[in-house]
Amino acid sequence: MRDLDDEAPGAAETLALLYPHTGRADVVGVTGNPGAGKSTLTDRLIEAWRARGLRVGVVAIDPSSPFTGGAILGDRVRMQRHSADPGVFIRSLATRGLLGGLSRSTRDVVNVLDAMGYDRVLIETVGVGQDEVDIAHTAHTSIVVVVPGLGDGVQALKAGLLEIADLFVVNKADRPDAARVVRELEQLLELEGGTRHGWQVPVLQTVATENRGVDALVDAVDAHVHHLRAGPAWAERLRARRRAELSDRVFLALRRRAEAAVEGVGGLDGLLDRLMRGEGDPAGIAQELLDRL
Ligand SMILES: Nc1nc2c(ncn2[C@@H]2O[C@H](COP(=O)(O)OP(=O)(O)OP(=O)(O)O)[C@@H](O)[C@H]2O)c(=O)[nH]1
Ligand SMILES: [Mg+2]
Repeated sequence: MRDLDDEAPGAAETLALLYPHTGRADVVGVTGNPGAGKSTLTDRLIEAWRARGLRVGVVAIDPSSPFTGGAILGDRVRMQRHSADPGVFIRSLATRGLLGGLSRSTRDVVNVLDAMGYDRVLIETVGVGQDEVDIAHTAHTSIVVVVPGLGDGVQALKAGLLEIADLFVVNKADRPDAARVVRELEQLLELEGGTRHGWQVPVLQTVATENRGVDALVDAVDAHVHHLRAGPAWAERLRARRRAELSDRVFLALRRRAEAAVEGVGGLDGLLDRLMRGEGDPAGIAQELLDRL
């Protein structure tokens, strides 16, 4: 698995072999502000799914630098209790150093887990970067976790998060104000019509630390998947995911070919020297390279 996100030699072949076996798992995204309780909730979801006899894969996207590793360590320790369970696979992906390859790496890992026969693949992301919102968007079911006490309430929610939510979870419902956040979210959903693909976006409450509301959440995820599978939405989402995979790969391959071509003629500086000598113009030089690809 490590080799795949490092794009080691052989990774492409491995992914090609696995590819026909993908597309079966229910992919669930869990997104929300830092500290909203995503990992605690994930840990509870693993437990609940395992109790239902399902195999669970988890991809946790760590936005943190090694210098603020405390929270991550906490996550690891918490989820570590599942590590002896062969029905659970947990993989962390560091966002650092991936340079835009995050969506690709995540999709690769999801595909591997999917091909390995995990019934549920959960992706935990902090919904701060566009990349991460995109990742959640490629899940079949996106859970957006909100907590009471955000100050300006649901206004503080990133607009992108509202759009992707198939389910809202107000976690830390043991705190005051939870009911108000639920109401605000419901009003917001009502304003925008409240349904997507004919699906009424529910607003659930959980206390992840006490395992409260988790069974209802599992049921709601199941209901959503059932709803998707019963209509055209399932195929549409799979198509959207495949489209992103394809476009990433096609343009990455072309970019690499292009970079090699530029290297082959002495690099960008070599071309620049020609330009500075008055031999041609930028568009003409680009066209010359294109003709050689
Ligand atoms: N009171 C209360 N605390 C909770 C609840 N759920 C989680 N917490 C606590 O909130 C803190 C953050 O929980 P995490 O699960 O690490 O949150 P996270 O969203 O994964 O955080 P990052 O991955 O760092 O963004 C921890 O101290 C949890 O114990 C809850 O329902 N109620
Ligand atoms: Mg976490």
